[in-house]
Parts: sequence; structure tokens; C-alpha cells
Amino acid sequence: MSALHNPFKAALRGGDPAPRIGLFLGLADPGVAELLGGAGFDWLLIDGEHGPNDLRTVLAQLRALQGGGASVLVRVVDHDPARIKQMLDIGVQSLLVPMVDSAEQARALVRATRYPPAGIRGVGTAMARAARWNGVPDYLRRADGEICLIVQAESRAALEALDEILAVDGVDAVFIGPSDLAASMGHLGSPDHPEVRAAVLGAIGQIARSGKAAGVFATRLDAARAYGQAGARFIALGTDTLLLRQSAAGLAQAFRAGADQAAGTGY
Ligand code: 3PY
Ligand code: MG
Repeated sequence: MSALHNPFKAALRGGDPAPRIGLFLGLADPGVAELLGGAGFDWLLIDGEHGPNDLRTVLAQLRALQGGGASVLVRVVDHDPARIKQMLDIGVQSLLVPMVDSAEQARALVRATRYPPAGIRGVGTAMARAARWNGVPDYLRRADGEICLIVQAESRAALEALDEILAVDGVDAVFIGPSDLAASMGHLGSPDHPEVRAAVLGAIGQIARSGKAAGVFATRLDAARAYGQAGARFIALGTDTLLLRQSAAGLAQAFRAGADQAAGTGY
């Protein structure tokens, strides 16, 4: 497999209907990333929107995850093409971009991830880990084709513009953010509200029918399964932060309650 091949993009295009399961990483720590890289998830997302990640912490986690079992996605903080360029240059190939509300925004994001003439990505391969510092033959010609651009639809406006967003060439997938969508629908803090669930299910079906890949975040397994049945091709089942906090709190509580063992904490 070439150094440039993006297996996550290939999997989304492939015929396997089973959803690829993932986890968000918000602890910004390469040791945590390395540990979770072998935990059985198909993909891990380094979160630079809400997690305290910067270019260097993302780079350290990319290195920790290199050669592991999970594909790596990175969520950028905003739509800034300069920040996206830096992420691409350190070797991120699968990008999740939050808060994409229109086809115009989606088209600008495609341009940010492509070299001219298709886009506006600046050329600096001598400095770029992505190109193995000019060590990848023909990087400039081949890089665009291995980028997986995933835009987040997480507002009423985004759902209204979904067909136009889906028609943008270069958008590989649309990922629904139920928490922000809930906020936009007047249900702040209730991503599992029936109205939000119905909107998420409808959007997943719409994305799947377009031929593009649908992704979604769901910390409840019943929701995750329903989203998978509606056609989601990749589903985040939680975050490193939630897992650690819940398991630590469960252990303390189990001891105080006189239980022999908290769930999932045995050696
Ligand atoms: C959201 O739910 O708003 C997200 O961005 C993803 O979990
Ligand atoms: Mg969100």
C-alpha cells in the first residue's frame, strides 16, 4: 500500500454495509491515542474543535497512531484554509469540518484541501510530513485524490441546504452533529429528543440516498444502532473523556457501595 493511500476513504466508498465505529479523542495525549488505537475501533478522531488540541498535539497523536489498527480523522476548529493547510501538511488525510451550513462553505472547503488548479492549497512539500519531506514520489499530483473531506451538518440551516451540500464535488461524507443540531432546534442539551432523533434519521437517509457516506455521533447504543440501520456508514460511539470519567466514577462508587468489582475495571 502506498504511503499516500487513505484506507478510511476507500472503506467509505467500499461495499461493506456494516458501519465503521469510532471514538473521539479529546484528551490531546499521544499515550491515550496509542492505547485506544488498539482498542478495536475502526477509526479515531482527534478533536481540535472542542478538545484542547493544537498543531503539535495533533502531530504527536498522528505519530502515536501510525501503523496502528485504526484510521485517523482530525476535526479542525474552523474553516480557515491556512489552518487546514497546516493539518494536511502534517499528514492528516481525513478531515472533519464543523458547522457547514451551505454549499458555498462546502465548496470553499474543497478548494482549501486541493492544490491548484482545483483549489488553493499552498505548496510546501519540503516541510511537509505528509509528503515525507519530498520523499513521496509524485505527491503533488496524487495528494488531492486521497483526501477525505467530511463536512458536519449540525444546524437547521444545514439540513435545509443538505441536498446542495451533498451535490458538492469533493465532499466525501456528511457527518451529523446531534448536540449542535439539538441546540439549533431549540433542544439544547437533548441530542436524544425525539424531534432531534427524527431529524437525524431523516438526514442520514437523505445522505445515504445521495450516494455519499453518512456519519453521526451517538453515545447511546440504541441510537447508534438506529442510525446504522438508517444507513450511517461511520458512527462515533463516544469520547475518551467520557469513557475515562465514567469508568473512574464507577470504580469509586462501586467500592463505596461495597461491590466486588466495577464494570470493566478488572485486570
Ligand atoms: C455534535 O453533536 O454537535 C457534534 O459536533 C458531534 O458530536
Ligand atoms: Mg457539533
